Amino acid sequence: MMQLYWSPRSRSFSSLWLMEETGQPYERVLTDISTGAQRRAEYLAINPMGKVPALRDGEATLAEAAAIAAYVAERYPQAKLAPPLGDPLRAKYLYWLFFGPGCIEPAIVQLATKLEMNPFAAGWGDSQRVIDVLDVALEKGPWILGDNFSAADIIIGSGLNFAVRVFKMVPSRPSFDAYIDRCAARPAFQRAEKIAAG
Ligand SMILES: N[C@@H](CCC(=O)N[C@@H](CS)C(=O)NCC(=O)O)C(=O)O
Repeated sequence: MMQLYWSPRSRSFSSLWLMEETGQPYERVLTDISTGAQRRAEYLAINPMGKVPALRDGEATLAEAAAIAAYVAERYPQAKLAPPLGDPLRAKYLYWLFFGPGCIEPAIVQLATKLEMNPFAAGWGDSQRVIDVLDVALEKGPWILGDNFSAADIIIGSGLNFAVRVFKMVPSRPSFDAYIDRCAARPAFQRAEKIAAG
């Protein structure tokens, strides 16, 4: 059984939601970051960054929420969280999965900190560009790939939910509101929310 290392009210929400979407049993290993549990030697052996979430699957261990999403989607293909190899939709799936940590995360941090970066050199350009690209991509819906819900929605939906709704770091847009509502209506999201509340 996979073991998910998580902490309440943290980025591990996306991995909780992910595991709940699979319908597979998993063990939750509470790694409370408010107590410094993420800095213990046994946890650093799993994630040397000392951050949650992390996942153990037998001898395999990994961290980084989007990598965990990609890994779990592949391990449980029956959950249909990723377009299969050879499906043209897989290109956009990978694009959005990487867009989460590569562009959305730094854009949110930039909005929260007001840190100025050269948009030509910064990999995410600038926060306004990221928000505009996301707005257009989510306009039609229901999901980032259109009709197919995927692990990319778990990464992007979790990020937007925290940035727009929970912490109000990013001003909302109608497309964001409707998308977050659709994510939040999923039973797996709701189960994850209960767990993440601690
Ligand atoms: N890039 C990581 C970020 C994980 C992260 O920043 N986790 C925070 C909680 S939201 C954490 O563990 N902070 C504790 C610490 O840095 O000591 C991911 O996407 O999984």
